[in-house]
Amino acid sequence: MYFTGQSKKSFNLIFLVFAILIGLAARVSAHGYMVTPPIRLVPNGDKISLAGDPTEVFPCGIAGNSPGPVTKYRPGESMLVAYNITIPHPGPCEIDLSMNGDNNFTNIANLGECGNTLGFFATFVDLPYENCETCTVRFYWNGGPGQLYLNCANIQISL
Ligand SMILES: *[C@@H]1O[C@H](CO)[C@@H](O)[C@H](O)[C@H]1NC(C)=O
Ligand SMILES: *[C@@H]1O[C@H](CO)[C@@H](O)[C@H](O)[C@H]1NC(C)=O
Ligand SMILES: [Cu+2]
Repeated sequence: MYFTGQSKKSFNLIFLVFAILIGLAARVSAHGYMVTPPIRLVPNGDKISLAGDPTEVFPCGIAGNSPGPVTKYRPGESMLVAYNITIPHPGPCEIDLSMNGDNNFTNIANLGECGNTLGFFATFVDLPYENCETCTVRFYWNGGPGQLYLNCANIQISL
């Protein structure tokens, strides 16, 4: 009787530990993602955990061409870029811009080893003195094989 009760208790405890570990794994699976400008929506999924997971999908990660908010800026404006690092590790980060949809990304800022430190960070990146109707800002963090993070935000630059 005692033994049976104890076994059941141990089983429940193991089950609970398992559930917590799985829950934690799901919660901390993101490594880093751009928060501002707001990134595209990930269809049928947890936007943040998917956006913050490694990807091999070019040019914009798992969100691909999915819709999302459009943030408007003025030509030459300093754009606030914020990102959240949930699992720090090395690798250079950069901000890219395409003035024509997702078709022609060029680097507009190097953020250095932005993912080395846990937490929420913000910086300013200067936009060009040019108008564009459908342009894309990309957060690009390359931490080596299997550790590529790509997030895209839709923007518009006009007076
Ligand atoms: C940053 O990530 C942490 C850990 O996942 C989370 O608790 C926090 O809400 C995030 N902050 C933002 C601004 O996304
Ligand atoms: C891509 O951008 C570069 C640098 O701004 C420019 O020289 C080139 O003409 C562009 N290519 C296309 C296809 O728009
Ligand atoms: Cu990572």
